[in-house]
Amino acid sequence: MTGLLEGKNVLVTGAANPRSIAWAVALAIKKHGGSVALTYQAERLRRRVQSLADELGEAPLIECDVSSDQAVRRAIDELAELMPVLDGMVHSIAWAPAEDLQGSFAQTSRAGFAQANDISSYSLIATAREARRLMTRGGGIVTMTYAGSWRVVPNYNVMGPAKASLESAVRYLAADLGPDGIRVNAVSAGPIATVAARTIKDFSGMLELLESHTPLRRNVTSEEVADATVFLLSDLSRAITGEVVHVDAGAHATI
Ligand code: NAD
Ligand code: 0WE
Repeated sequence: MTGLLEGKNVLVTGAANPRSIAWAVALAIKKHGGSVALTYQAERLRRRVQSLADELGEAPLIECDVSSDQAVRRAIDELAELMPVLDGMVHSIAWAPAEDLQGSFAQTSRAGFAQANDISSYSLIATAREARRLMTRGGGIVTMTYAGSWRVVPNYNVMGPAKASLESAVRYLAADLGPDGIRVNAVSAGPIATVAARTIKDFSGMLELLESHTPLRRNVTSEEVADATVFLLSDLSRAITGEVVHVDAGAHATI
């Protein structure tokens, strides 16, 4: 494979299982010559993510619950012992209470809104702040977003404003970290049947509709999202920052 990421160290957050977008990203980084460290949310996921880390070959594996500033700081301190310099960070984390992902949007709870924004948007700021300490030769930060940020998608509900907030944070972080040679971008992926997504009502109906209506007449895969992420982490995208790249078979332009 190409050595697009040869010599680069990348921290990948959000791998929970082999279907996670973050896992496809980790594999793609390795394929292009990069070294990966993984973080996982909580002890209950450790064994599963350990076997993913083993598959990568001795990838550093660190617990990091992004709802705590202290936990994020400690995770990066721990990473610094194993990977003193970081060239990239991938943020692939989102969460909202299940009851706020259905029904009337006006019924969104104050607590659900706060949690969705905390875990799905503020966590990019917290992880970027800490990762920056190790990104001493510049680098790339990439987060995962969805078009429900700017258009109404039935049931995406509270996650819509959370993703809008995330995409705005991408631009503010790009402006703030740019002078240090750190670029910040997002990949806006089309729907993919990951474990989190499959629990959503009529997710398969949505995939079927897209199959006949996107410009490319198909859905996208995690591998395709991962390839775009590799591009955004690599020097090929060295003049791109504050951008949201749609990897959605063209859906954003037509549907
Ligand atoms: P996933 O469930 O595999 O990944 C979500 C991850 O978030 C999990 O690893 C989970 O452990 C982590 N997480 C949740 N709360 C956390 C916390 N407090 N601390 C640390 N980690 C926490 O699902 P996925 O589909 O791979 O989602 C990854 C990203 O891709 C999300 O940002 C999602 O919004 C985005 N995305 C997904 C799709 C899709 O259709 N699957 C489309 C566009 C964007
Ligand atoms: O960002 C997402 C989903 C993230 C997500 C998923 C869950 C399921 C389990 C956040 N929080 C939770 N909370 C849970 O309890 N996507 C882009 C995938 C997704 O979710 C949808 C979609 C798409 C696409 C929900 C409704 C409609 C479309």
